[in-house]
Amino acid sequence: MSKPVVGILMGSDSDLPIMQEAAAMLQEFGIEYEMTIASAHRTPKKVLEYSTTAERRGIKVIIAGAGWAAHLAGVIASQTTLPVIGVPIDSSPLKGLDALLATVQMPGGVPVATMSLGKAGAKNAGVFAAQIIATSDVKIANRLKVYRVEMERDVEEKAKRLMVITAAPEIKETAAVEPGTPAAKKKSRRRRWKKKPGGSSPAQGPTA
Ligand code: RP5
Repeated sequence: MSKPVVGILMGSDSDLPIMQEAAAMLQEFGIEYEMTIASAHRTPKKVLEYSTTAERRGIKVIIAGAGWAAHLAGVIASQTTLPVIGVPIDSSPLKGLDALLATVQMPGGVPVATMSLGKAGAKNAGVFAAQIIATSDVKIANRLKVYRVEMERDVEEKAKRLMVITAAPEIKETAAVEPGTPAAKKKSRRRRWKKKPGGSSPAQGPTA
């Protein structure tokens, strides 16, 4: 097993269900990572120690997730020139707006690449870390390209499934409706409404 190149930090164990998404992505790309809990407020010495030694230990990117007054990513960024990716976590009564602003609003000169809130943000942090590593690792770059192709394929599959689902009731309805019955008349009224000349929109409703 090679040495970890990505460090995942989180403010509390309560952040773990979110931050696992970042770890899952790194695993998918075959990137070694380490993960620990360190809080900018509760264990500031540990955060300082981690940030100042990470580069020396071979870490290339740091992902930091925190909720509430989320200073973790910013404090780490203040102590290292490694790229720091921040994941604001929606664990507070303000539903993460506090963490988002605390993470994203870094003063000029000390950037934190802030992701979206919660699980999607943690997932994107994993992908973004892989993208940074990929700038000097062709194997990871190729895995990222495959990941994009698979994502595209997934969406197409979903679109096809949706077509089948939305077409099915129409097929059933056509087969079930006998011409001349009340159901058939209702159906034909609905068709007229859809095709009404003059471009009336469905929002205007049927005039028949
Ligand atoms: C932050 O405070 C952590 O990142 C966590 O999101 C939040 C709450 O922590 P716990 O009270 O659940 O430990 O530092």
